[in-house]
Amino acid sequence: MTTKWWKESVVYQIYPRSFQDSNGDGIGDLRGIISRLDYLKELGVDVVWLSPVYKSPNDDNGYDISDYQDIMDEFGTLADWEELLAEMHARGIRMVMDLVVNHSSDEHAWFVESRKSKDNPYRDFYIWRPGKDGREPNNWESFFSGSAWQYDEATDEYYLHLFSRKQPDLNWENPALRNKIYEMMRWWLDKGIDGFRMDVITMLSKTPGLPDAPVIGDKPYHWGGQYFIHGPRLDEYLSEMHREVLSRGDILTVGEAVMATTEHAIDLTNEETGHLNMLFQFEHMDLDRDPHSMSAKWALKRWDLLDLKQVMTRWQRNLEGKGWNSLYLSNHDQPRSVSRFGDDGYHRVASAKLLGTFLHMLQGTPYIYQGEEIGMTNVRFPSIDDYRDIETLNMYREFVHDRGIDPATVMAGIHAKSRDNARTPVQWDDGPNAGFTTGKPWIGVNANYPEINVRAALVDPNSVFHYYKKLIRLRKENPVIVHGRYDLLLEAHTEIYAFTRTHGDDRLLAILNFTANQPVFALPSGIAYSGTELMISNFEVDAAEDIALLTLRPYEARVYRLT
Ligand code: ISL
Ligand code: CA
Repeated sequence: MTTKWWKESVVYQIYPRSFQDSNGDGIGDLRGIISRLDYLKELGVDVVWLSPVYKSPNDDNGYDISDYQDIMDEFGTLADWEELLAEMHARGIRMVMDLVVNHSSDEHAWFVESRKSKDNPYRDFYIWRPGKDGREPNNWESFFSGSAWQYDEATDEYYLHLFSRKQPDLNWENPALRNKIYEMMRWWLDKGIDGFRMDVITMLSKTPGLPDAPVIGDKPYHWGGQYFIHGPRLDEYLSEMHREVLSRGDILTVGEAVMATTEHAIDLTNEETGHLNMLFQFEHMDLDRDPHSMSAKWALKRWDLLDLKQVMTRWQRNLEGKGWNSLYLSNHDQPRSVSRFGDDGYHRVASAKLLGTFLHMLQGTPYIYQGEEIGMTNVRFPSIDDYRDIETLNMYREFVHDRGIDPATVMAGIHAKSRDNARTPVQWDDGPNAGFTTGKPWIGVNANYPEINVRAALVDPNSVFHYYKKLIRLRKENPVIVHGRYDLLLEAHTEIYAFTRTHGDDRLLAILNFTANQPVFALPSGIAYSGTELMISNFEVDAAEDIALLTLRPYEARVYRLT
């Protein structure tokens, strides 16, 4: 076990477009973030991860970058950004920037050049191929529906785009491109940032020849992940990036790693030989979908507590002493955690606290997504016209118009899974537009803001906010929460998730009821203790109660120190 600031930190993710508007145009911005820094200080987080703020035509809300070294007009200026960084540092909060280098925008100067001619010096910054028999070079499906290739008339070739057609994939095989990226990363580090969250970083290396994906079903395009995730040269690229950039500073690096296994994570995050500090793995995000196809994200399946235990336990155990976990239950791509894994109706407050306890009591670095700390919920907009996310809109068009699926079925999928669930504005108070903007918000505010908002949470000592604040404080006071070994208890229990954390002589016991029922917790006989000290709980608890046998209330969470 080694001590590192990024292990002991709690990270808070800001999706700037939806955080706070400062000038009434309905779009969150940098000055809006500056105005809310005291709130983050009050919560106690150590690091902010900023989703992309670079110049962008916003086809995918900033994940399509047209200039890596400037700020999006809607968000402000580089001077505003400098001020934001200084104001964060003045409060002891570090800043992690989003690094999106699998692709750029098609409006990036490199791509504008690249598409001009086959002998343009920037041609090989992107992945161009001639068509095959009058069709795309291969059968890969884009993450955002349709083919992953776009035909370009100017040179009669296709370019690869794993995401939208306005997000052409960069060609990492080209050393000139790689050097440009490293230069850009060093430029940001020189400005004083504290790390990078690396967008789809495990997709940089594509299998040579770009083979066709296996054909499943009668769709025109198919999931080619095996040919671009953890590709043959990924390790080489990341090792080079580490040497050229990352090793120069004491920074936090977290790689977004769709389909990663614990073996990948051990390789990539090993403290001596790895290139990154931690990964965002997706196994727990995939528990309520069909794992065999991409579009099956929309095919709803109820998640199961035994699966959640199995997945999280494997990540906790396998990385123990070898790598480092990141911990998250939501982000800007996922539905709200309380709606997905808890109960966003009657038990909203209790279940949001239960999920917070779970997140913060595991081994790893916790990531809180904006609004999670007040228990914000999914949204149910009535019409597809209320949605803004390109993934959702493209999927709707394909499912309803091309495949003829019943719109009501498709809307049910959107209500459960759309990324816009996470992108409605942060609910600051019960005033107009929840205090997010004085203008017309770019996406609707969740109708429950009069009840669920920051102002109400701050004045209520029993709010989710104050509970999160306590969880964050406990981590700082108790090294066992950061470093302790995790051991699962009651493996087969279908309602209670219980585990211990052990660090030297220090031992914690977490008891989590993931249901609205009242199951009985019986302490396994192997756990010896002479006394208990209650560290946190989401209900009133008689501190003298014997933990050998407990009847739990709906979504009850308790953490004890065993003495
Ligand atoms: O959001 C997803 C499923 O609905 C994921 O498949 C997501 O597309 C994947 O995790 C990659 O996400 C990242 O890269 C995308 C961007 O749209 C996401 O917002 C970003 O987090 C392309 O840059
Ligand atoms: Ca604004």
